Amino acid sequence: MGWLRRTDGPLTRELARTPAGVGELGQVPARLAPEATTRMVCGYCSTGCSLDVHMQAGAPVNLTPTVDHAVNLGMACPKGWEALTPLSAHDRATTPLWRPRRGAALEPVSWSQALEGFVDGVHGVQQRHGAEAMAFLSTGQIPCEEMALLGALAKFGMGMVHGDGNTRQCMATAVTAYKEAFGFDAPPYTYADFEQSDVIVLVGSNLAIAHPIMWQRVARNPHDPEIVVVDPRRTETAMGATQHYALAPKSDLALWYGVANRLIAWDAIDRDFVDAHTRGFDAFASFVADYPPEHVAQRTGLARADVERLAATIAGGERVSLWWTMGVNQSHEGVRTAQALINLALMTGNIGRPGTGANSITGQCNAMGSRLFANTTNLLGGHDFTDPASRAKVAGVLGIDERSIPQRSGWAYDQIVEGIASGHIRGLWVIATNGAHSWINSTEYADLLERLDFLVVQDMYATTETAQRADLVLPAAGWGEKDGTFINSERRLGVIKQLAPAPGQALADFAIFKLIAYRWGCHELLAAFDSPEATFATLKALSRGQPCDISGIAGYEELDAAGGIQWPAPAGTDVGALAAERRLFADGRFFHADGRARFCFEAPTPVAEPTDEGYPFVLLTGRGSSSQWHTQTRTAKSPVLRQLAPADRCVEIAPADAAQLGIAAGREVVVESRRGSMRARAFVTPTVSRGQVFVAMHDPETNRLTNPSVDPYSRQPAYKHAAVAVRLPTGGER
Ligand SMILES: Nc1nc2c(c(=O)[nH]1)N[C@H]1C(S)=C(S)[C@@H](COP(=O)(O)OP(=O)(O)OC[C@H]3O[C@@H](n4cnc5c(=O)[nH]c(N)nc54)[C@H](O)[C@@H]3O)O[C@H]1N2
Ligand SMILES: Nc1nc2c(c(=O)[nH]1)N[C@H]1C(S)=C(S)[C@@H](COP(=O)(O)OP(=O)(O)OC[C@H]3O[C@@H](n4cnc5c(=O)[nH]c(N)nc54)[C@H](O)[C@@H]3O)O[C@H]1N2
Ligand code: SF4
Ligand SMILES: [Mo]
Repeated sequence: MGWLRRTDGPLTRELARTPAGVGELGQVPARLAPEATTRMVCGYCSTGCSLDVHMQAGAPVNLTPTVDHAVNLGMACPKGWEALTPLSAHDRATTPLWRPRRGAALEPVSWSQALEGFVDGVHGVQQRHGAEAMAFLSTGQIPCEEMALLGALAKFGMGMVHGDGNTRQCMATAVTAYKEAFGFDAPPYTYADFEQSDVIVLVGSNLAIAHPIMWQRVARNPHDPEIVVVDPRRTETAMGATQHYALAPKSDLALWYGVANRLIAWDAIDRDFVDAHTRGFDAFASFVADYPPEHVAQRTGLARADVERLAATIAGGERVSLWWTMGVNQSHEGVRTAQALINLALMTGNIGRPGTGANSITGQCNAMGSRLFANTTNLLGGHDFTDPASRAKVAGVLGIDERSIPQRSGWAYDQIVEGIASGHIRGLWVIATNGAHSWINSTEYADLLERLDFLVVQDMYATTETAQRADLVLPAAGWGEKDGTFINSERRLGVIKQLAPAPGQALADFAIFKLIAYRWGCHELLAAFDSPEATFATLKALSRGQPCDISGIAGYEELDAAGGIQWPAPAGTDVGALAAERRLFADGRFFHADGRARFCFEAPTPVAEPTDEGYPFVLLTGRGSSSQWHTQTRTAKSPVLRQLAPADRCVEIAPADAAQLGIAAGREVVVESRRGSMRARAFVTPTVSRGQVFVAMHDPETNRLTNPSVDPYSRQPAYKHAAVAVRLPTGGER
């Protein structure tokens, strides 16, 4: 690595050599007055709350939730209130870091050295093993503009074929379910639906913890709604519900088919809607004839009367909304389960009207953006790599040769991981995700990272579990340090803004991608991605004619002034005249060519790893508190948020199980699966049923235990089912 020892010009010189615009991205933009208050979308969850950030002497000093905003109505959760704190954490990556050889420590290098190392490393992998041997893994937590630039750079500029995002861990199931049922990945709802329903059904969704402001919207519902929670655990959300069904884990599919069976038996079907707007109902009706309530009761562990009551609640609602999150998506049969909920909405005509819908709640701040604009397994703008017309359109908009666009969609995250194991993938570029903590069966994943010839991690922090294994760390700016747009759960585009420069030499991901493009020599191919706002114009053009058409939005200023705009907003839309909240399918037309939605269904399948004598408990995992975010690289940096989170790593276990194992409350225990083990304090609580335990995902050890199985259609990992044992420590284990 001779180039490493060469001393090198400062960052500014490197930036000066890049195309106009990039050089300025490291600076606070002049358009913000030094004492301004400016509003922007929160950078954590998909709710997309608007925050007013208050500036003094040109620096952000604190923030308050925006009062007159359609999303959060003046509210924010603890993470939003504390959003500025993690930006000044001591472990921010402030310079590029390079590992001179395996086993050596990471060392600071200049940007010029880092870029040369990046280009040499990627070239090396591609020359030795072919262009496809280099892959990337990205995120739902950077703006659309950065996602799109990355996807175009990697796939059109650098010859990569395989690239996916952490949204595979999160949203892939909903994407597949919607595409098959509606003809496009289109969550139909608007948050006002939470306030307009008379029956709200939350399936595998712990709204009170994971989406506290959406939960507040439920609390504002003036119609005295039935709030139904379907979750094996008695969660905080279940405690606030009017009905809770603690079904056996992964028995949802049978339950929802059983509910459909009852609705049909009672003729509680909207025949007119079904006849006019759907296909496949009769086949579905004969399929669910095999799911009588006694059969369903036995499969779900619920009483027959419970199944009937749940069905009667849905039948009795005028405006029924069905909402789901990770309890559905992260399942071995997530797609069919999500579609079972979609089927219920279709057969009862609960879609397209206020307070209705089959509604997938998204997770990360820009999960919805990554679904449409990341260029990972979907071609930019919700297009299809395998469709020649899609490729021609995208090439035309970008002004590039159609042959630069791969004709295949590339591997999903789990296939990329398998590709590392089989030696097909030799280099990996990881952007804004921390897989060594969050990927399923993380011990194996972390070992696989060590096998790579070249691992690049681009993150705000050099201390993440993944960055610690990198050959090269590229220091990234975070939320509040760069411009762009996010798309929230209700399809609303909103802006984020640069308030402060990133620390040290950290740069916006956008600028890093541009620098790489320049060094690689493919920057001319990326002319349509000149600046974030120019890229937004490109995204508009890419979206034209798609269900997610945003070509009618003028630009950032208009988005900002409007407090965000929901798609669709095609050219010719009078943005000022749009309702503050809008839902899809009011006209009953879906996105399939014939305008009709599809009933999709299939018999339930067994879980990948049933419990047995050696591993008698089902491990459930998920969010632990409203003050913790995923792998905690950001939230753990705030003393306030740390105070609000549990001090100890806990495993929740039912009192009867604890008693039987001789485990006293607070005792340290070992939780063990076939793949790994962790120590945790026993939190003895009736919120979990017998035979189940729950561990929050925020602990780095949790995914040592999880079982790497995926839904066959969406390839989303089934994080919420593994067989584990719980025992007192014997002293021998780690
Ligand atoms: N505070 C906080 N908020 C967050 C996040 C965070 O890390 N922290 N992350 C964000 C992201 S990216 C996401 S995806 C969302 C996730 O939001 P949620 O999906 O609401 O959160 P989870 O806790 O992962 O899972 C929800 C519930 O699924 C239940 N569940 C498990 N197995 C089953 C089953 O078989 N059937 C049913 N019906 N339910 C089951 C679990 O018991 C759990 O209560 O949260 C977002 N919001
Ligand atoms: N057991 C279990 N595991 C799970 C889940 C579960 O329920 N159970 N849930 C899954 C789900 S739904 C999700 S979404 C994933 C999340 O898993 P991850 O994506 O791995 O989690 P994060 O901690 O959000 O990681 C984001 C990383 O991006 C960095 N970052 C933040 N902003 C920026 C930026 O602007 N630029 C750059 N370059 N970096 C940035 C952060 O520092 C952090 O390291 O976890 C999954 N893992
Ligand atoms: S609910 Fe989500 S978007 Fe709103 S403040 Fe909290 S983390 Fe941010
Ligand atoms: Mo997620």
